[in-house]
Amino acid sequence: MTRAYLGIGSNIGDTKKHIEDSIEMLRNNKKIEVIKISSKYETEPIGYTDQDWFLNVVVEIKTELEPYELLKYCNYIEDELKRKRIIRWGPRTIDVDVLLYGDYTSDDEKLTIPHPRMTERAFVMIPLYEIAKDIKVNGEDIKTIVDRLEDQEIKKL
Ligand code: X6L
Ligand code: MG
Ligand code: MG
Repeated sequence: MTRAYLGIGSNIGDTKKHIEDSIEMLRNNKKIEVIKISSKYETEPIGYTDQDWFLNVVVEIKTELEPYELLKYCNYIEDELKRKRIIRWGPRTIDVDVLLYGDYTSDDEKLTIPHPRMTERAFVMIPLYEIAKDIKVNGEDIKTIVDRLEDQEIKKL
């Protein structure tokens, strides 16, 4: 069993329901055990800024799925919750990202772990820090990374 962290975000429709439905779909997989769920955070959009604020959470799981199987299941959740890809970095009903998978690293066009540039994003690092105070990301203590983040609006619900 490997400990992994998933980042989940939504900014279309009933965002709270989409997040809760995605977590329910994680619980429905026999090879996934949901361990911890962060608070929900309202976060300003990053990347493509002309869109609504997001609701973001981070979830800790233990899983018997291999990294690519876990990615496939995350994509399946996105398909089931009717994610449409229209604008790059644009609005979505649900986004489920594999942030970390044990100590595994991968730099491949389909799956990069740790998730690309996650350490620069308050909407990932602040919820992650809430539930994983002692981890390192890319060899650096999470506290050091979080203390360096600035200028991104994020409100804990
Ligand atoms: C320059 C160029 C600076 C690109 C930043 C940042 C691109 C983040 C994409 C970037 C850049 C992303 C969410 C979001 C997105 C989310 C919030 C992405 C992918 N997803 N904003 N923007 N929450 N608050 O889940 O992360 S698009
Ligand atoms: Mg994402
Ligand atoms: Mg994604």
